[in-house]
Amino acid sequence: MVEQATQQAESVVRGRARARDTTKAQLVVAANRLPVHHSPNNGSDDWRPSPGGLVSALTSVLQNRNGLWIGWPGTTEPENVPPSYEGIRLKALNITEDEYENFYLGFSNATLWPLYHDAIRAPTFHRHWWQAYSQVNMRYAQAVADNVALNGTVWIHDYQLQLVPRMLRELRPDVRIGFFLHIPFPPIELFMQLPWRRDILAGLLGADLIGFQVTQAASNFSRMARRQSSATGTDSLLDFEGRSIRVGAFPISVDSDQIVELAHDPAIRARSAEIRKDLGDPEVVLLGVDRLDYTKGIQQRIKAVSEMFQDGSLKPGKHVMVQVAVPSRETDAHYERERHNLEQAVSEMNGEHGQVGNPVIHYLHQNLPFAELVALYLAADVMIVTPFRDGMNLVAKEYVMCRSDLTGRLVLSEFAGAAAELRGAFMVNPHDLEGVKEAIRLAVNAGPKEARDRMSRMRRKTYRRDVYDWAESFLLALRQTAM
Ligand code: GDG
Repeated sequence: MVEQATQQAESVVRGRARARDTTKAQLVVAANRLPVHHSPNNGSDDWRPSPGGLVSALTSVLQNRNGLWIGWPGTTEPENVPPSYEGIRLKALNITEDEYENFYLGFSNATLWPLYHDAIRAPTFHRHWWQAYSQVNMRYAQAVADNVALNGTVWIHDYQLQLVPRMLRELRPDVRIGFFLHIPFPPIELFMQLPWRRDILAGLLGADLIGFQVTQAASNFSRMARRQSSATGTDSLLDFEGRSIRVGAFPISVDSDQIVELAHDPAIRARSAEIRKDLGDPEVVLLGVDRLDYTKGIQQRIKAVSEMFQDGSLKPGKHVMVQVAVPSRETDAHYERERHNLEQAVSEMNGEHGQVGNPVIHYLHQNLPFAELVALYLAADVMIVTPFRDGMNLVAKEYVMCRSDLTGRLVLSEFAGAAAELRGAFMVNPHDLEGVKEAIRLAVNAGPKEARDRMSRMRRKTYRRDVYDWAESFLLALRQTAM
């Protein structure tokens, strides 16, 4: 009886959906942000594409499939979001000031972000943050359910939306659901701290395919699911409530062709030469580029470089460091403290080792145009990427893609997802200060043959597996899931 009623209800839902199908999207991307952002210009509305390979790759897959992108426009003021961008439809999901505080700054950035990054800072747990998180996730699920075609495909992104897969499945059992987590998935001992761990697991298990950056994260998740839910199976295939769920690693990457092209642009190469000149034509330029985030290990790296100037393994005038720290989450107290401590470390380093007109470290707390970033990558002999934990780290891959001259050296944390692929890097444990110094010393002094061998290994791997390949392989795996 119940079964019959359910079947009837489902057929009504399908019938309705079919009748409306022409306005519905075959493929929907749901993400925290839309692919465009608002930049006020002389009082008029100006929307610009958000930078980055992810937007280009997802736009290209959406363009071919009558696609729709649902996300937050980045402001709590109601704005006139354009209805489409590059041939894909956009749907703004507005959030209130309160939701911004509790869902975004609170649960997403002060509970999940630190918890999923090895609890480098203590995660904060508040019930009202969780309520806001559930509420916003439900709004996303409803918006997707209203806009996806019958038997369509939905790709949900990242830690802000982990409840959406299950909520959406309840509203629209006909659609195929993929979820990709851009940040790490923590080990069991840490995830167990989360008071709502079962809800998050059940939320994710609503998907047909759950993708992570690396196999370690995928196996952390599957082990956790087997332990804290009724899921059974292996690390790559789970059975849950009568459905099969595929779990796997899909390492994200960069737009290799675009970066290679920019790196050969004569204007950018000229700018790169100018940067080296402005730095005083040192023998070796060391570079760090990060969002200013406590997970990125920026202070640790500066401490290592500073001690190297102290012990004479680096020499003012001969060696110079540039650190770009892109402003991020500035209203959070942890980030404010991080910035304060970082700026103090920079000024101490220059105070102790710099000379008039010749600082040993140049620090930029700015969001630079991507072309300027490429010029910096070209100007840098040694790139230092030392996060304590990072889902992937695209900066490392961007640097590698810029260095077709095969002279650049990469110092890379073992705890960045990128370490699984960029085996030609000088690997470090960022908690081991002496180890970081040693790796920087080896990178600075590496001979041309060693540098060439290491860089060509890394380029071969990164070039082929670009961000387009990543998006296509995820969607292919999603199509192959059993329904
Ligand atoms: C999350 C995960 C994962 C940086 N400075 C500027 C600028 N950038 C761009 C870089 C790069 C991006 O920002 C940073 O990406 P990361 O991967 O390094 O780090 P998160 O922001 O933490 O990203 C991470 C990623 O998601 C993707 O899945 O790899 O692990 O934490 O592309 O180029 N871009 C411009 N100006 C800057 O000053 N235009």
